[in-house]
Amino acid sequence: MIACMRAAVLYEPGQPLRVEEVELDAPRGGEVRVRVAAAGVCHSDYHYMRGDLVGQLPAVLGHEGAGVVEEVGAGVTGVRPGDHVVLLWRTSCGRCDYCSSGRPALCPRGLALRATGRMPDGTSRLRRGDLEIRHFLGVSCFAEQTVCSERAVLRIPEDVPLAIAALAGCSVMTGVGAVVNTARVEPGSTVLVIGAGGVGLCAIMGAVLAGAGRIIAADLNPAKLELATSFGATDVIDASREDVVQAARELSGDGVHYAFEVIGLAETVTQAVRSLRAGGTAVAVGVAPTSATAQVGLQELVLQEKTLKGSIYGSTRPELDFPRLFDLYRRGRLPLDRLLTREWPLEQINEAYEAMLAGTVARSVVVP
Ligand code: CXF
Ligand code: ZN
Repeated sequence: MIACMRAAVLYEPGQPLRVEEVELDAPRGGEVRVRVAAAGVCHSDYHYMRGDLVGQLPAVLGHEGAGVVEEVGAGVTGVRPGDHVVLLWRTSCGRCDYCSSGRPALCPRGLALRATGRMPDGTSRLRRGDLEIRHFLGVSCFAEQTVCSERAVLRIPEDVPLAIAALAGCSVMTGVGAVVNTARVEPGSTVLVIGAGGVGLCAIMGAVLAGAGRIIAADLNPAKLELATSFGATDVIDASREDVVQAARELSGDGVHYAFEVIGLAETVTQAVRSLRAGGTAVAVGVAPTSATAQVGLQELVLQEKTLKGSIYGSTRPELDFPRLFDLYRRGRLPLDRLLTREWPLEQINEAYEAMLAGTVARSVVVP
């Protein structure tokens, strides 16, 4: 059956999202239809709206979501109607080298969905009359409903609020995972987080979970630094007034063990590396425009054995990590209720992005 639904469509970079009626085809084999309960307002969608990242358009954006399965296509065995699910914006095949070695976020299946904006079978379930509309990262959850691969949904416990589950689907997994999976921060180590937006706050929560001794947050916005402190930062650097590298080195004595760059700027990646002590690891988490390159001192890299690595989707292995995140949330050890600062109706999606840019919300969700 074909459903008509409201969805937020990006037609061209630089234009606001258009909330309008689109048609959604029934799930085919291996696919599911999910009623979206909440969809997070993540900076990555904004990169596509601005054209910093380029995707197939027009597309229904939204990739940080959760909802309830309404219909399953032939052969789907992992979930059934009524199941609560988190949406995974990086689908994986479960069989390739990357998947087999515990790195499903690097699976070519996910890359292909991002590049084509279509389902794994190469077609789209979204359209407006004769116009094909693309899927975004295989998820497209700025909509009342979505059809996605069964590999893009993971069943979650029903007592977890779906808005919280939505945040877990991108920002929480990305930030916490960068700290505990990608970097494997040890108890007692010193951590610097550059950028205290939604994902930066999640990296801070991850550092608290990992038992970091000192957690230093750097940002230009004093309001974000206050939030950072409330999430567990022990020290803050006001980057509008202080030199981040110098301040981090002073606070930590000899440089930090781990530095996380959660903005996506060349300059702050360089700062992250320069803030490290010898043997330290800098992790680039922020998504940068396609052409961005960062400068790294090769001597400091070699002579001080520094490491610079990237982290996508918190290097997650979803089946392992999401149940753990939800368990920690339930036990009060991941204060995600405080991360979720606002809910918006789908019609106000563009206002939600303005609020994100103004930094007046930690993380917000759209409730279609
Ligand atoms: C991004 C990473 C780059 C592609 C789009 C999604 N991650 C999360 O927001
Ligand atoms: Zn995201």
